[in-house]
Amino acid sequence: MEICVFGAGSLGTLVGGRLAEEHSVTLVGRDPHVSAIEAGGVRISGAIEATTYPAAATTPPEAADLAVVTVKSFDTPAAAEALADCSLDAVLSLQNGLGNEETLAAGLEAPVLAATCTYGARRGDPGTVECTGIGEITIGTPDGGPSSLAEEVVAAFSAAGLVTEYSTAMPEQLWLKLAVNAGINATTALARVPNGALLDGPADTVAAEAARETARVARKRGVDISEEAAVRRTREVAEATAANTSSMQQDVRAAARTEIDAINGYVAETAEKTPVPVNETLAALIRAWEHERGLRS
Ligand code: KPL
Repeated sequence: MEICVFGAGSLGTLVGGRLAEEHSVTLVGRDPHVSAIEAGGVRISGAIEATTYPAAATTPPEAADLAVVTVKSFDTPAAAEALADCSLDAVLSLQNGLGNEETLAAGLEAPVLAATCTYGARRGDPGTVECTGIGEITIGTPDGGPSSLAEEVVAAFSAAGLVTEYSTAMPEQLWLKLAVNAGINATTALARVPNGALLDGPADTVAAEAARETARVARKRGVDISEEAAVRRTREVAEATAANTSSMQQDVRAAARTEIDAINGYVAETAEKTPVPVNETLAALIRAWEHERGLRS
């Protein structure tokens, strides 16, 4: 399969590097990362040890069977614009937060698939990425309808050694993932603790309540996930990624803009009459930090 991985951050580099074992991949990112990959391939360390040789570029190719979008959620409109001239059969959003699929579908003609991912990744020197935990990728249509295209993409990911499954329950999967990110990301970024510190530490109630609020909003929006399931999934992920630094904490440490708008901000903004004070507080604190550093207006 010809695959364009749009976004060479930590997850994009890991997934693109892995897919290149089996497919013809172009990893689209920025220099100096792109030049380092052109010169020496993608070097993956940690839970996966491999060096693979995708093509690397700063702009997308003219055509691909599949575009895997891995940019931060606030860059999704720019990704849709950059991919608009690329002839594609399918687009897969492999991103944190909710709302990315709608943004891509509004700007692109190809069908857009949704995914959740629990692989852990951390970018190192240009051309390198560390896999901090083997997780699982779940792929399906955003509305949960059956799709042979999604099954083909699952088969392509699996053939490259990525643990991947097909789901016809993506709305539930996406909201459960949102609950996990709402519980873990801002809390660990503000407290500067690894994910595992949320299991029984002083902030475990904050994480659990943010996840519960997310489940209540999901149900109001017709997606049936229970508060218990949201807290259970949050604890399972915190345990499985106990030593990891969440992506939001990585952003804060790198003084970079975070995905707060698509996570706690999304919960707060779509809550309507459901009270979500914990999500609102977490969103306000991270936004205040971004504002102070000139990362948002
Ligand atoms: O998705 C993640 C993230 O850091 O963004 C979790 C699951 C919390 C793992 O760190």
